[in-house]
Amino acid sequence: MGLDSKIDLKAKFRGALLGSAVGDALGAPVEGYDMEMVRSVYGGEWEMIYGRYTDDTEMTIGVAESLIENKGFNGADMALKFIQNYNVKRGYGPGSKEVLRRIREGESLADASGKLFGGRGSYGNGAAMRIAPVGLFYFDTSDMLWEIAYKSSNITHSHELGKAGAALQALAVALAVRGQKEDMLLKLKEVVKTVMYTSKLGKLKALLDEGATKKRVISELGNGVVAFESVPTAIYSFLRSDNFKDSVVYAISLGGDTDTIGAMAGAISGAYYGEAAIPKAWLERLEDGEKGRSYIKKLAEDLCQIKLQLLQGRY
Ligand code: RVK
Ligand code: MG
Ligand code: MG
Repeated sequence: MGLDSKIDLKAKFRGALLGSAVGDALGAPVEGYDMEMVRSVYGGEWEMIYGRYTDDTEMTIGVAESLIENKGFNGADMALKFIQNYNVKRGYGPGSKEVLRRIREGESLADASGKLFGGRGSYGNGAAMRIAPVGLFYFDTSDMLWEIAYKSSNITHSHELGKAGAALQALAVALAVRGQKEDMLLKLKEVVKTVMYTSKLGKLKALLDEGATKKRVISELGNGVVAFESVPTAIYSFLRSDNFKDSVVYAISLGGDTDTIGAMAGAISGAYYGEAAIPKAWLERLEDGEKGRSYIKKLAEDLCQIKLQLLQGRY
């Protein structure tokens, strides 16, 4: 795919990474709450409460840092970035926590994630929640995107459903960069191979067509911590909305894994609408200390810069 000069790539890269962090921080105070409890916290205002992000953003930062430093994917370095950035207070999933400990203690990268969950590997959404930089960096090449999404996921999530969910989320981000909202579902369906995701995408289309209630969306698509109960829900949140704020508010309003579904909807919506569409009040409240808002913005710019240079054949 050639680069459409009308696309403001930098605004989209910034939109995706900042949008993901904003969704994470907005969803974090209500993670695990049901729909009614979320409503009682946010009312109709949807003001950012703390602006503190969680593991979703911390790991997304690691993915972006590694892609930038290596001008592409390097699994050993990406794992190292996860370990260097790891802050237990950001609230990691039990599986990811254990894999990172195993790698830190010297277990081989190839083996560590496969040992989880009785040797079946994790299908949690921890690989999908951090995948946005892969979707951005490989936005113009679906084959590479799919391959790198799988490889980067495998560091912590070796179960097919964990990796396929992350690849689906990465492709949704890439299609959003390309401005392909109308045919997003069609494009996703073309590449999905697992029955679980084919079936979820079918349900997603039916729910969009019928203008489903939140209760039905939760029962059909899910709002949980596993990839197949959250990635389709994030994509649905994006597709049913026509602006960044509605998409992220909807994702979080469903309750459940709110920080993660909020982050994934925020990444897709930010990639589609660009940084300017993110409510200023949310961005201003997003933490801005070490590796905060300004740093995330810079990562998005660096990632974009390298991508542009690669497209121009400069490396
Ligand atoms: C705390 C059975 C499995 C499974 C398998 C279930 C942060 C487990 C983020 C597991 C995200 C959970 C979240 C999450 C990201 C996965 N058999 N059950 N094969 N594979 N599960 O532990 O990084 O919030 O219940 O690998 O994917 O904000 O604990 O962690 O919400 O999915 O954690 O999978 O979690 P993990 P993760
Ligand atoms: Mg989290
Ligand atoms: Mg979460």
